[in-house]
Amino acid sequence: MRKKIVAGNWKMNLNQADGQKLTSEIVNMIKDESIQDVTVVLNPPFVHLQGVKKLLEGASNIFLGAQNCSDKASGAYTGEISAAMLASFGVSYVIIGHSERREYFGETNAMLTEKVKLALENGLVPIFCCGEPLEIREEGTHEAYVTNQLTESLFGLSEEDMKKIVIAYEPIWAIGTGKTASSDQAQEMHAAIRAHLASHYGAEIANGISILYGGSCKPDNAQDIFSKPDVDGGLIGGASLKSRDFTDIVTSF
Ligand code: 3PY
Repeated sequence: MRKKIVAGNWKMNLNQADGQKLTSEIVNMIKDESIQDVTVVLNPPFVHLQGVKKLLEGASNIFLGAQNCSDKASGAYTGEISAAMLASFGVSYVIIGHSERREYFGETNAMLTEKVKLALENGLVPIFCCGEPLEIREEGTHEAYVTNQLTESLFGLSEEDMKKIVIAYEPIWAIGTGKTASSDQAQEMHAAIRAHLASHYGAEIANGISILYGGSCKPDNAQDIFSKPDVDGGLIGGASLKSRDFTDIVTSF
């Protein structure tokens, strides 16, 4: 059985009080809902980590995540945050290679390999993001584009390490645009990603890896998307900033 995961990506939003309020509301709502076997992850900005961690004490199925980590282990890299620091603050998951990091901060497949390695070495679960821009989708080469991202960043990993990875497929044309991939488009890419993982690591490992969908996932489309056989949950942007919407997505399986 693959893990079902819903991870909220707050991006660069919310001041301290609003982050605390959102977290408390989510903790309380999730306590009241029956979420069975769903793992929930909150990925606030770095400055919120300690405060959110405190509020998550006692919420056994809600985990702390970060949105990024450095591709360097430590040292004179002003402004960077290392995977080891995140681990020491009780972080369990880290988003790596979100399209906004790739596009606005020049993160390459090679840099992401380093980030994934450091995350794993420090006991963090990488949520590795992949996805194609609109022009690639329109050209019809999206499958090759996405599988190449996986090959270049992940296929140096050992089988043991690969088993620890979570993948998030986020078509860039569906991020922050209000457009969502149809559930069939999501399933098609998730199946292609899983087949690509199987071609290198074998079916058993590929079948154990959770693949999340991201890109304008909302309460009104989550159930349809999550019903697809290769979709194991979601990486949620805007809707993770509203406690009711986020909780409704968590209960959409
Ligand atoms: C979105 O849904 O907008 C995201 O980018 C989630 O990471």
